[in-house]
Amino acid sequence: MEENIKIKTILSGIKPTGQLTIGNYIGAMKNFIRLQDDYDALYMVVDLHALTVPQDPKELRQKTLSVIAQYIAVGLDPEKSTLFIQSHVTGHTELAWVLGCLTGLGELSRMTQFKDKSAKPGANINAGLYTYPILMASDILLYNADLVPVGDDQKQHVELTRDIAIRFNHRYSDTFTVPEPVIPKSGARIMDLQDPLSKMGKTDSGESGRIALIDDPAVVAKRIKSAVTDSGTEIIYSDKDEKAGIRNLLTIYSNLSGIQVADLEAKYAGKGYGEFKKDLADIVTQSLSPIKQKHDELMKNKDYLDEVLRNGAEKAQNKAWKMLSKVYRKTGLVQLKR
Ligand code: ATP
Ligand code: LTN
Repeated sequence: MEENIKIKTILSGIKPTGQLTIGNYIGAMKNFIRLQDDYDALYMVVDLHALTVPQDPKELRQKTLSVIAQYIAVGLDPEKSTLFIQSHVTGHTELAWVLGCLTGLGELSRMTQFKDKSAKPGANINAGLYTYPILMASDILLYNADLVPVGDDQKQHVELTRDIAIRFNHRYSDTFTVPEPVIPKSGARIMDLQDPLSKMGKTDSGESGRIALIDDPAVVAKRIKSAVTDSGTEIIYSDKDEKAGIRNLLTIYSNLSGIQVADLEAKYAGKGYGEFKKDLADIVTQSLSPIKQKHDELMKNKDYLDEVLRNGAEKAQNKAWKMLSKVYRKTGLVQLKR
């Protein structure tokens, strides 16, 4: 008898809070692309999550479409992966309510992302910023995702998602798949070019600390040239804090060129930071130019993007409704007879 093999589901999301950086690309999107062939892949733009910090409505619309265009430009194929916008699917916020009733305040207070973001001077500490990990758990569990490719900073949120899934399954009955994070061995935390002890972020890094996927080549070269290194001369990968700058640049170089760090150390032995940075700028611009070009073309073709989004929302919605109604039934909410 033919065995019924269930294709596993992979799912992730990115906030449309600004232009995507090489941190998002190396830490998360490269795995999105690598895994789309072998899994039922769902990749969304989590626009509801973006509302946890104040957004200009016009800019938010533009940035959300631009992230979808960047998904396609880096190599996500809408024929293989379901690409959609979170707010187009009913179910994410509804499931979040149910899961929120199973989540402790203590658990949310322990989330380092919340602690970091709320400790920033002038931070807008709203309830959404605090309950954000519940919405993320809902994004994942709504589709029974097996794998969640993310950068290092999201590991804690995926762990909370696992705890919530296990708790629900235990309290009611087996319902949710308990997801696993997929975190790259190298490049899970690309650092700010000006402050290499802090993560490069779309919103948290200043302009000179980050490189966007759609930056102009001249801007990329300038950012790399002015990246912080140290007063030494050695191009070596070391865990010491004073080597954080060069360690970060070696990680970026290795991830974008496919050359192992040890081989880069050998290649640049006895050479200066200037030559290394010049080569790195070439590697980064070569990797990003086709992405920017494709993104710019797609942004002129809004009809195509609309079609991708309509198909994506429809596919995701079918799955979401099934799961939501199952959860409502299991929790004892009365179902309407149809
Ligand atoms: P913001 O600065 O607005 O909080 P962000 O740049 O941290 O945004 P997210 O939308 O929160 O980006 O993250 C999308 C994905 O990219 C997540 O999986 C996250 O872990 C990953 N990621 C973000 N920044 C980095 C980084 N510097 N290095 C590696 N992965 C990253
Ligand atoms: N919290 C994530 C974005 C995110 C996400 C998700 C990632 C929201 N929902 C579901 C993976 C799966 C972040 O990067 N800040």
